[in-house]
Amino acid sequence: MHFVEANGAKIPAIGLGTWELRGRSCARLVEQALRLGYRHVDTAQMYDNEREVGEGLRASGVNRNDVFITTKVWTTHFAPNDLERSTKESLAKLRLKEVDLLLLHWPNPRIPLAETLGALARVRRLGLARHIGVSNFTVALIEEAVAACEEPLACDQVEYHPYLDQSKVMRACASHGMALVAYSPIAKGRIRNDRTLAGIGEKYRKSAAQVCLRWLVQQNVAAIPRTSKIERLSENIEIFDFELSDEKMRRIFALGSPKGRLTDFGFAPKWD
Ligand code: 1BO
Repeated sequence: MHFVEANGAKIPAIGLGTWELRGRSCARLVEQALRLGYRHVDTAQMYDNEREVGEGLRASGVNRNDVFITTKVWTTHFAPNDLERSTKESLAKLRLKEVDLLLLHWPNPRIPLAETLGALARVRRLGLARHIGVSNFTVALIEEAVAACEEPLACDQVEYHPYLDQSKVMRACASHGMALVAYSPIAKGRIRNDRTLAGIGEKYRKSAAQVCLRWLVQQNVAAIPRTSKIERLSENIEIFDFELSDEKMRRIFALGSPKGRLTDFGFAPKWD
């Protein structure tokens, strides 16, 4: 397994994203992924599947300490006391004493960021989270968060794939020693039919999705592809036996634009 190191955190470069996975199929997928060699699972309070992620972890038989578990606090729980209570609820559902990484799921302009970060840092000091970070933060918000937080932030988890230029956020993360963790790394499946990536993959006998994930990890980005298909699990993790040249990396970068975003909501910040 390859790792992305960031402010003391060692994040396995490929993890299983669980957004929109629910119930038994979520637990089964987590169990199977861990049996296949995954060591990183990403969930969130808002996904309503923390219980099943915990079940899958226990069913896999893999030692808890060998698995990197991320969860996220939803924005309505950002007032300091709420954040701590909500983290304890997540841990109770997961049946864990601590998570490896706890993120603020989206920015919430209605609650002062410094107060929320104070609570997040405290949760870390209480031992409920080994590392803390943010998600869906823009460059300006990263700068504000880093300045206000008493504990180091390990990452910003954002949408990132070849169709979305995230160079500004990448630079901001790097300048603070933070990792960028990519959600929707294969652009919600659209990459599977991409001719450029499929063409690049032919030489290595890799699929377009594998080339895409390789492109991400070669930038020192951690990626959390979600799949509901057990057969895709192995495909998404078999990306460590080939390397893309600088020229191929550049060809993939050329597909990106600031307009390639697939996940947006009315409550989202003004993107970079
Ligand atoms: C609203 C959920 C976005 C990805 O975590």
